[in-house]
Amino acid sequence: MVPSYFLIMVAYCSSKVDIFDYLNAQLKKRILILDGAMGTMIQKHRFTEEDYRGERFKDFEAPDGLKGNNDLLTLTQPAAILDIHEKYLASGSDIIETNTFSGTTIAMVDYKMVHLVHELNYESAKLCRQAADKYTAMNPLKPRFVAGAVGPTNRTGSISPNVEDAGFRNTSFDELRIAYKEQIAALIEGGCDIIMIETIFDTLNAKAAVYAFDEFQDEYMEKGGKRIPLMISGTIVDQSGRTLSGQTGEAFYTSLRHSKPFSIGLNCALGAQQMKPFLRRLAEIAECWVSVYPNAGLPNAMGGYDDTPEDMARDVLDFAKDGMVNFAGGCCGSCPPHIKAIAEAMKGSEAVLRPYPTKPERPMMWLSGLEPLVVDKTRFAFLNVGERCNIAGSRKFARLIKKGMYGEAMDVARKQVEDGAMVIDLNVDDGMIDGMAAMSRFLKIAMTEPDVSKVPFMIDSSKFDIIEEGLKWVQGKCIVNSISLKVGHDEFVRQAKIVRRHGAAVVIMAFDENGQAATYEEKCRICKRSYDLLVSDEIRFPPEDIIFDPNILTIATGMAEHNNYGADFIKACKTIKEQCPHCKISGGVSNLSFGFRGVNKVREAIHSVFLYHAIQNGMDMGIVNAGML
Ligand code: THG
Repeated sequence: MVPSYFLIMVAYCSSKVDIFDYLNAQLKKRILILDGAMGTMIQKHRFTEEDYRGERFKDFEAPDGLKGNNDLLTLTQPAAILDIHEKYLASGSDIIETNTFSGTTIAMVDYKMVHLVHELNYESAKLCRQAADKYTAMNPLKPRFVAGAVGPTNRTGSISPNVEDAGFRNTSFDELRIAYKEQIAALIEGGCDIIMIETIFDTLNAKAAVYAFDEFQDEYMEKGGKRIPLMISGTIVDQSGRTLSGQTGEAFYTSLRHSKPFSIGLNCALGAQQMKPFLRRLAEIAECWVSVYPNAGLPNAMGGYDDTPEDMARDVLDFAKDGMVNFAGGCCGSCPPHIKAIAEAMKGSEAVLRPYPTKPERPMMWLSGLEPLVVDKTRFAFLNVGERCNIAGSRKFARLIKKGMYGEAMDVARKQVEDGAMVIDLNVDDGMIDGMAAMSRFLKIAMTEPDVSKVPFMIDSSKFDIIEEGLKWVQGKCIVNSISLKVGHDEFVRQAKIVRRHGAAVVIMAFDENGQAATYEEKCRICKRSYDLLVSDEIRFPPEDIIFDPNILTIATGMAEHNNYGADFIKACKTIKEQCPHCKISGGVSNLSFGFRGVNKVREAIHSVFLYHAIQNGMDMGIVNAGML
């Protein structure tokens, strides 16, 4: 009998099967082998300043010289780079990575080589392609692939490089996004099969990279291009199990899962042994394949790496025995003998294949700050969103923001988390202040305060520009509050697509071109209309990330037509839940009792009764005064 994967291989080689089918079929049979370090191999050549420059850059003026610009060697020492790629292929790598770790306009600034970014990526992809194709031709039953390496850059979106000012940044989401997109385009143009966003120590950078990838992929497909597998690999910096920007591995994955990666994994920073607990947790939750390429141990006193090929192979096999990996390779300190040893070990009978994860019975909404938060009725009955970081909702917060007292404004956020808020709503809408500036400043500072940023943010504004600005400063998975059909069909679609591309969940107000839904019928009608549009092919919004707000309006105002507002909301919860599978329901609870301002006892009582019934009817979350609940 001819095994089916054999047929797939033959079909692949005659280009009838796409790369996803081929890799998926292989990954069901075996662990695929990545390559090892580029830097370690380059070091062995002991290239001088002159070698780095070659003929072409002999007289190039760079402030600190060109030695150390490893990406440049693609142009000046192509034979050496080609030889490194081939050595890894000879050692058994299925996938080799381009020599483009620093190939962005951002990282090339230091060498004054921003103008060379396209060429560096394009030529590196071609060189890698040449090596891979040579090995594929030698054995067409083992096709080799090229992954375009997209590094983290030398700047971070979530961390201030200035100890004096937590709100300072030396880059921005858009700058990162544009730089990544340029790199990705050149890598694909040069012939890469896969894009690998790697060594992520700040998830905000990676969010900009996956945003860029998604934009590129859409444009590429419009021009007739294929779907490209995306591999993502993060870096845990120490035994705390966190990225440099403070996220746990689970929060890191949560922030990026909207990009639907082909694989997620860990590389660099730690040796295999130290990585194990974090890799295990990632492998447990990841809904895709898992990769790992550790350093050859922790760096020694000389900055070198001591793990032998046997050490690494043993440790990686240890992961494989526990069924934690689908792709394995090496990072800093690993060389072709390490990869050969890993490849041999993975072939052994001891490796247990990690199966492709099965889909959960029903999709769940995952959010993240520094830590993950899965919103589901089986975990907790009600999600509290703290309402106090709102200029219109707290006189104190308004005063602090208007005076620029952001440190004290952080205390307002921190207090809510202490009081049980699981998400922080942030609204700085006010005619008297620059909302864009206040939104970004608050979030940039909040990102550096772990007591605040451990929870996810709800970015609240009536101006979509301000919402978009907010999304560009948060590494976690946020909720957008809110969008609605008030702006008309076309603008609603535009906004929803942007929110989806950022990976945020979204609050949809029961509002349309004709105004706010006050009655039960109107609430249900507008939510259903919004839902159908959001989950349609035009937008493809994940239904579990849609949160309807059917408008909690103020009761007992003295006007008879307001008396039924509470009951209408409660009744609508049930119908909307039935009509819109997997959606959530939220509302601004304190609105209900505006008529009793200042009489907190009465307000609390009204809220309690209201929530009791609304939660029973399916309300999942609410914007509340966390301290009062
Ligand atoms: N739906 C959605 N978002 C919302 C609302 C909503 N965002 C804003 C608002 N409504 C929810 N937030 C608040 C915040 C505070 C109050 C009410 C709603 C509040 N504040 C006290 C007051 O006005 O009496 C202020 C007291 C003080 O200054 O300390 O009641 O419905 N999607």
